Amino acid sequence: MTEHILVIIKPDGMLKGHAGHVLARFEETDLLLVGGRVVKVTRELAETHYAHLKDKPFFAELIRFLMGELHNNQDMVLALIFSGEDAVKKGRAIAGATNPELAEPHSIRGSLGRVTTKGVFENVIHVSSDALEGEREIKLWFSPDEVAREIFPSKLVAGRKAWL
Ligand code: IDP
Ligand code: MG
Repeated sequence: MTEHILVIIKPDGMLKGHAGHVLARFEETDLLLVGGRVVKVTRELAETHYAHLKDKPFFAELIRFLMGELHNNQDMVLALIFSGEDAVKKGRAIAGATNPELAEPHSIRGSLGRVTTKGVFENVIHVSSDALEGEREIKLWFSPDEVAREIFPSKLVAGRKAWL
């Protein structure tokens, strides 16, 4: 089934210059890049993105991590949308397990991520966990005009496209 996923090069990946490598790994697949933008991560965006984790003990540090507060205030991330057959499975395989110490060594998280002494998973990229999450996340990070393919329906509101 065709799926759409959000991939984010997180602040550690941006600061260390891994965006090009991540893009190259995705280009080796048959997934289609249909959107990309550099986004300044506000607290509101970070907290909405990770809303389902708000009760976790690591939530506060996770939000600081995504806002770049652990990486020289690198608050700009690269957000990408990839579409294609089994995009979730393919994207998650490239990313590797959530914990970089447990991730397959050749995956992005396994090769480039680390766990800090404070227990923060600096895991370089975000990849949507399933198709529904992919849709929610893409609609949070992108407006319809910023996506080069009509992947989800939209409507005109006051002359501008909005997600349905
Ligand atoms: P995922 O990114 O592999 O989908 P999620 O469970 O959705 O993993 O968690 C979102 C993010 O929260 C992870 O990428 C990681 O940055 C952070 N995280 C998840 N579990 C832990 C943990 O046990 N300790 C520290 N950070 C965690
Ligand atoms: Mg997840």
